[in-house]
Amino acid sequence: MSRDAVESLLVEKKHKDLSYKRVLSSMCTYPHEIAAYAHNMFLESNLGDSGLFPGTKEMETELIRMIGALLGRENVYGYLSTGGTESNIQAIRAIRNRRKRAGLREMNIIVPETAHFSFDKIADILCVDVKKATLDDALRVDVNSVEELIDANTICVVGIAGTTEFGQIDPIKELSAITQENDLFLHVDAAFGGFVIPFLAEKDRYQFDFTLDGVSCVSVDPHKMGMSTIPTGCILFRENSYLDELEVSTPYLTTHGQSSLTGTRSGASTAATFAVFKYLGQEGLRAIVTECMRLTRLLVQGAKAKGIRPEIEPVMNVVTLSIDEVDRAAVALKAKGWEVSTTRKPKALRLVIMPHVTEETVKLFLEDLVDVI
Ligand code: 0PR
Repeated sequence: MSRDAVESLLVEKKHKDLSYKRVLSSMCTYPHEIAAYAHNMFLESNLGDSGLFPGTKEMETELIRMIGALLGRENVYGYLSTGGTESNIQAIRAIRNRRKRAGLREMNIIVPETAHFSFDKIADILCVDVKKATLDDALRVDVNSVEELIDANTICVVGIAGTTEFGQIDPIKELSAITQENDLFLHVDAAFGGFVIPFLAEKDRYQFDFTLDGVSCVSVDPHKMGMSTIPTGCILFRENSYLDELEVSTPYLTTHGQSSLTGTRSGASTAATFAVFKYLGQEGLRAIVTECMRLTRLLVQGAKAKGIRPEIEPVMNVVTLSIDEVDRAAVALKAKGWEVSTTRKPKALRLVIMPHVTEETVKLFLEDLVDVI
């Protein structure tokens, strides 16, 4: 095909994709302009053979410290992954390998009922039993349920800081105390919340990161609220030795070992995330979260004024509304051009107020919601 023909084919396909404008179901958004710029500049960079790209590697090393500092500890060890799924797999793989070396054969981990479906993949790939702890009334994990599930084969407890469906934060401080008492690994899945909670006005209410001694590992995704390009996740361990548990030898590369799950690994994502952090800084990211939270409150107030109750008072920029016949409402909203999703249990309409959502969008959505109901 000619260049022109390929270009017009691309335009045609692009037109079929939705713009994020009326998407209220996604945890992704438009990357920041500087992220797109940096991504484009480092397209060919491969951190899977980082000796060829020492400049990109420097950015990754600095980012690990910057993200670590945001999450309570500059001195952490990790790498930029492809997203929350890879980070969750690697967290569990690290502790599984350690306990396997110590001779444990049958292993289990405890996750909240609200855990992301990546833990179903983990059960399959890593051959660990994934036990699900029940929730309290506010849809946080019930710490008593976690304690009851712990047995001699338990290797890890997972807490979620920003649940996928409800945007709720598990009581990580209590989980930290339990895991310290029982000498267990505590992984905090902050894929969504890691770049939200540090910027909330009430952040002191939600200790969730390395400031808690029991937290062994945190996952956070720059491609969600970090304004970076897809694919970018980040996994951070308190101790370097967990990266050793993941390492395989790569004798013929410029580096002699690799702890990441993928081999070839985008340096462009790292450059994009680095650029966002340098350009926006914590203050810029805070401004984005503050605006998302303002619109979240606006949406909830507007819904309440029409007699629609939120399933929980939103903790972060995820709104769940209790609506009768919610599936029918979701279909009707889609017919009006809105992309919304629903939760499983309790069943509710789920809306994620990402940085692409504007005040105008919230107002238009509320009008259509009232119409539909
Ligand atoms: N952990 C949590 C708490 C998550 O919410 C997610 C994804 C993951 C892990 C896995 O992250 P990756 O998808 O980066 O591997 N949460 C969103 C979800 O499953 C991801 C998403 C984003 C889905 C945009 C749809 C979409 O349009 O709902």
